Amino acid sequence: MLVHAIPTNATYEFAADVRDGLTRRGQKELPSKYFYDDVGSALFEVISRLPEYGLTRADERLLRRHADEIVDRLAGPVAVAELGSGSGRKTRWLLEALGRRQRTFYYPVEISRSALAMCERELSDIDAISILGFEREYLDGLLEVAACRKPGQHLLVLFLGSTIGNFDRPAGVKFLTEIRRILESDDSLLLGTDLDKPRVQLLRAYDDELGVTAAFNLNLLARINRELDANFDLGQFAHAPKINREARSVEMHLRSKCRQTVNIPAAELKVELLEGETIWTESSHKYLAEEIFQIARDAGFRCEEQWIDQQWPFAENLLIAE
Ligand code: AVI
Repeated sequence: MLVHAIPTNATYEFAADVRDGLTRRGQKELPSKYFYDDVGSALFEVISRLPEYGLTRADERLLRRHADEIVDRLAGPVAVAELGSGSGRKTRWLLEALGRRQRTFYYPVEISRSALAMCERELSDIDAISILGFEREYLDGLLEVAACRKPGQHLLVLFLGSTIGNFDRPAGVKFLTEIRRILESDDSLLLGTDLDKPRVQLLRAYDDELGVTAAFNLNLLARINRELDANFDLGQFAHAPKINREARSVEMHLRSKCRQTVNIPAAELKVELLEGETIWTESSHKYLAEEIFQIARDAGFRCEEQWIDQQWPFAENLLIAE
């Protein structure tokens, strides 16, 4: 696979974001997009196979069952851009269905080089599909994909796995609106959204028995140690997920087990943490199936069709750019 490599001073941006999040007045925060270095991407792959975390399997089941129906609803010919492809495993069904109809370009957009490599290993055997990866932030990558569009060709954007849930609700609508601005009328967006569930089930999904999600969360501090020369003592932090009923989300935090000072030289920062104080690392918003229709409208799309998994409530939503 050809890959357009990342062009930015990524370490500098990482240091600036860490500094910004850890010097906030009140709740300290770190952006969840930094979970996905090579170690974090591999840990997420494991999470997606855990019995407690049904989200990825539900997404995959829906795509496997409905791939032909989804493809039938698309104005053709199409090129496919996937924002955050991960390993690419769940995309296979759609690409196979598209490949039966036409030769198709597939453009995975990922900030993780190792995830792009996994994606190519997973999908390169599918007939009639050409893969060109972009190691980019989502919207930068999508802009470049849109610039490769051939006359008369439509774009199908995939934003699967409920990654939208890692934005807060207004930021999610803003992100979809930005996608819409890059698209043309009748282009489409297949959006995966995890639906709300009982509290116990949600807590188990984000605090599995093996401790993989805890390792995924702690790896963010380990990454700051590796890349910004920091001295976080991982043994002095505990994985602390909690349910935010008002926001309808699961929050992941890292709780400091003692009063401590951490040095982060590359961010020119010394952070003081109190015993029990937390660093908020991620929110995973959960949706009601009916609210997706309004979210789509607010962002300039119409929700043409929705498929729901009964085993693990999850919705695949086909949005058409108006
Ligand atoms: C990628 N994203 C949708 C996952 C989620 O469920 O929010 C990331 C994750 N965090 C903890 N477990 C999985």
